[in-house]
Amino acid sequence: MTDIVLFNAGVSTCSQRVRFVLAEKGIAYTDQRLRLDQGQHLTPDYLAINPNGLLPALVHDGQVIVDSSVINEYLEEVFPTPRLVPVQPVARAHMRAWVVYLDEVMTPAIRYPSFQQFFGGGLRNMTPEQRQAFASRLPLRKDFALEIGPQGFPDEKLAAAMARIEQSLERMERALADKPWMADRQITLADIAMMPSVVRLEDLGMSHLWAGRPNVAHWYARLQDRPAFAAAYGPGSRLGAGA
Ligand SMILES: N[C@@H](CCC(=O)N[C@@H](CS)C(=O)NCC(=O)O)C(=O)O
Repeated sequence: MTDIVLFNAGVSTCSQRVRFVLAEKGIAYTDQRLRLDQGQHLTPDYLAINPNGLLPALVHDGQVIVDSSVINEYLEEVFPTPRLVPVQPVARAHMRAWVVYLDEVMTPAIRYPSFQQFFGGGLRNMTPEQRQAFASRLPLRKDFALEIGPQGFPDEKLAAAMARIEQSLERMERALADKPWMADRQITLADIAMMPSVVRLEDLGMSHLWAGRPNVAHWYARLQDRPAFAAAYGPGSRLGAGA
């Protein structure tokens, strides 16, 4: 009998990736929710688990695993069925290249419209001193917190983020031209890494971004048909247009 605890938040896109994998694999776990808006991820107790001060973190039989992509690979190794990693080494490499690309390009880009529309309110209303004090508590995201001003992010930051989002969707559209999933004939961790960004774009009212990208639209419909999707996106997981 294993003991698994997932420290996560409903609206945390990285948490959604892990909740989806846990549901696909039918793994029982303790769903330990933290409130990001109350800074529960920055308490000494949580920082002792994840010094990055970020969600999610998985604790398996007392061992801590952090970072959603690493957690999902770990879950695949420990609970290999059903498979979420391709059998063929080439497809496996393609899957990993997708995950690295998404972690580097799409996931950081989506933070800009997300904070602009949903999460940045508190930061915008702070005085410069308050913003500095808040940012100084963030182990990894100080610079990002300081980029937002009373009017939100500068236009050029938002435009650069949207360009990266468009690039990711365009690459995805091409990857899906000859197969139903991004890296293989079956769903893999690449699709699961992309999933929360597409969901968040829908919540941001930006589903027009795949109006001219039918492969992305069909992929999203297939993803939403899976029971794991409903499990990963329970109450308190969606925002704005999707809530
Ligand atoms: N690379 C990490 C990133 C985790 C991350 O950015 N988590 C966000 C929620 S999706 C968070 O905890 N943000 C809190 C903050 O920025 O203070 C992962 O994939 O797990």
